Amino acid sequence: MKTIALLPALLLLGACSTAQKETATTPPSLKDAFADSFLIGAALNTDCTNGLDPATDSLVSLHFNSIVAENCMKSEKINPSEGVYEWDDADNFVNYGTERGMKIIGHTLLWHSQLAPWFPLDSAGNNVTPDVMKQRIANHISTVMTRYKGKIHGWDVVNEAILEDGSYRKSPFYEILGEEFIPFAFSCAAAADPDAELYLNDYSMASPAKRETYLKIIADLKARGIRIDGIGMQGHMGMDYPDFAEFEKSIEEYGKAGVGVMITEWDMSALPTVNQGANVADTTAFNKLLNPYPDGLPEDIDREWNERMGRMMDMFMRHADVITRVTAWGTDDSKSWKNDWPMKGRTEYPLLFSRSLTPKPFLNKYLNK
Ligand code: 9MR
Repeated sequence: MKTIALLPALLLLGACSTAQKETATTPPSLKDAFADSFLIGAALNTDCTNGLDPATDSLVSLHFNSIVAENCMKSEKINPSEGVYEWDDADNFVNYGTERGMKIIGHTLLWHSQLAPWFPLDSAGNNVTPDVMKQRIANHISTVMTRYKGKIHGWDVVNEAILEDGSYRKSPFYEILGEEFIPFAFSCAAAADPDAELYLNDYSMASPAKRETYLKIIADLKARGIRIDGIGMQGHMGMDYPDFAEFEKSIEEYGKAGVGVMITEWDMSALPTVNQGANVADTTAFNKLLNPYPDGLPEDIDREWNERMGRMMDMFMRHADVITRVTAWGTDDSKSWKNDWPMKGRTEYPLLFSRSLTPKPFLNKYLNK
């Protein structure tokens, strides 16, 4: 009798533990949580894509459906001397994403920083002529894009071309070709791979002056029939920037301009903002200022950081009609460039996953919905 009466309860227990096991083996993922809204991406370093970091590989494979190359496609890496291309790391990156069915983002074709030193100079060390610069840009874009044609979802064609006051950055591209370097680069890119999306990408996108210039550039490209598919709003943030309302206005204005909007390079420093020129005479005070939380974030700062990130994510969700992708600039906190910026050796907490590879609390409401 007793045995029979217990049977349903035991069956129920059995069912529970099977369900628990299933939940334990298939934890909720970011890519499922945001599937109806936008792609969710991460920047990867070569340890992961060269097979040297299985823990990050598992995290990335579970949570992300888009990846971007943190460094290996920049010109100084991929095209270090004229006519010389180093493909190994970039090939591994592209194969990694292809094998996992991810949307792969190429970063970046033209950028003043990490620009291969030979690119703008002649043999005497002077800037090349406009014709030679055009030839070099055309060759670089066509060679790199052709190699990955059909495999790359979108390219950051031009990175960080405009300053916060809305003027053009005086990069070698600008110095040699003037404003025309942007339309020229987009024309080359469109010719090289008609199916890859083409983007402008920049930081400080909450700046109204910068926004105005980018809106003009987008309108100009469109008026001239030159394809531009999206604008990448880099999301390098801190506890006191950006201005959320201005950031949101930029999302709205770019959306109205008829291009896709991507939140790229998302991370939020949890440390006090320090400018690079900070000069504190006393070493202990200096360390305390620059690296205040080497052993973990205080609870109140952690809470505030999560609250700010949550507000941002809610903003992105409000604009999911124009936002096509949200990409974090790294995977877990230990992998962030911000640990070394503005100087080496800071312990930072800017990414979506902690050093123990757990999702940050602000993501729970999406993961457990
Ligand atoms: O995260 C990248 C870091 O590893 C490199 O040392 C650095 C070199 O400038 O570039 C970092 O990524 C940058 C990105 O390519 C463009 N926007 C700013 C990013 C952070 O500096």
